[in-house]
Amino acid sequence: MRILHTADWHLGQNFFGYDRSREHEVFLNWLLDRVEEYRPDALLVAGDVFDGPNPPASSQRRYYSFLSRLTEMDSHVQTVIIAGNHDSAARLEAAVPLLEDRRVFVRGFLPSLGEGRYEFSKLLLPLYDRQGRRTWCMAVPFLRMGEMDMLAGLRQQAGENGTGGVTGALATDVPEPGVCPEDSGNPNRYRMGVESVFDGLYQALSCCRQEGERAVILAHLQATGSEISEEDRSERIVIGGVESVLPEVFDKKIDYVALGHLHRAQKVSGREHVRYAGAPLPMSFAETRYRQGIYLVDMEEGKEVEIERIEFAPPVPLLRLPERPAALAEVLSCLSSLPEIREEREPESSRGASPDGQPDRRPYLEVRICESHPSVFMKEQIGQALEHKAVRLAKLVLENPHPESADREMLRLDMKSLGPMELAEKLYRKQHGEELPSDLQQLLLRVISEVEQENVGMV
Ligand SMILES: [Mn+2]
Repeated sequence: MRILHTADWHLGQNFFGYDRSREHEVFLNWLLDRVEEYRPDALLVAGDVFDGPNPPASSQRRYYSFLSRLTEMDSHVQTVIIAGNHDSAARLEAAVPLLEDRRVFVRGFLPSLGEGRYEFSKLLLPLYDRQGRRTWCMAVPFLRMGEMDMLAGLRQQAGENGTGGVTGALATDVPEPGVCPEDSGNPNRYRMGVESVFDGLYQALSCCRQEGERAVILAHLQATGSEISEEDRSERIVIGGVESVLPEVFDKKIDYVALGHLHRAQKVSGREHVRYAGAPLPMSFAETRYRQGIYLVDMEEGKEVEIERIEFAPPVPLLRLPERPAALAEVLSCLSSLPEIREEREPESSRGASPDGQPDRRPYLEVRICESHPSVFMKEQIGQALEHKAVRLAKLVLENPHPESADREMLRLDMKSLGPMELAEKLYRKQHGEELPSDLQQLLLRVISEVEQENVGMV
């Protein structure tokens, strides 16, 4: 059995106002070439196919055109796709009847039978190698907090009645009913819910798995013990250990775990066979140093599982200039050294893109400035400095040269006891080192009173 594992395509991503269609096209073409080269039995796509629940029609077309070419190219290859937290599960599953004819299996939801009971067998897919030997694929779409929280509650009740499947060690971490915060859900209950889903899946697997048959898991989740980029917006929702899953859940005679969600390719807690494929394109400037690619997994009979990384060089680099945030003058001089548009024979950049006349090939740029008194003309000056440069300005980051002590002070502020005016005054003092000017104070007062009026109106 030979598998290609990829994840987190985020098709249709709007990158600071720029369209990434061409980059995605380059990646999908590259992936088709790898399928042709390695002839896998299965392609596993571990969620976040699209960047949002309502992706642009052009990116949906790109996705279906990819699937069409893939399945035309090789009449054996089986594709399994799960929904990530960015995908709309329903939208992804809408094309199931057509796709299954082409051996493309999509799982968006955990099919519920109500009251915490699920059709686990729907998430178990038999995959076949070219000799007809079977491998089981447990396809687990992203499991949402609300549902897992409810499931954990039901399982806990059942456990108290002596019928539940939740392990004792974890059950002790669960607070009394009614104690968990109403808004964000409880991380322990999330974890318990997911574990009971996996318990159900393992039971279903043990019913159909024959002696000697391999099994893989395809899932979109955050496993504890993996590295996340603190700045990443797409991953941020789960930082702080909220929706995370213990990697022990994978330790049950599973030959390979193909994960998606974290954009940095990695093994989880030192487990060789539990991997995040990583995103094929850097999804934010926090990811500029990641190495993009996919995994090739070989599971030959009677042999150890072999895992090989196949690197992909994204066609458009992300630049952060300067390396460390600097004063405006220094930034401007740094920008002046960028290559100009349409110069003949541009040197190829290290990642194989050439900043030529085609705008969608030019690198994305994050400009990093460190100034305590930023001028209102700063943006304009940067714009001028970049006017003929073969880059696309995506993001302007402004840092304060002395934020540390002020930051710590801000952290200690009790947000609830401070009024908006006090908060604004403190923030201004922190960022500019002086008092809030009276014109701004007046303006804010007006806004506050307007908002208060509106709130009165709504009651
Ligand atoms: Mn995700």
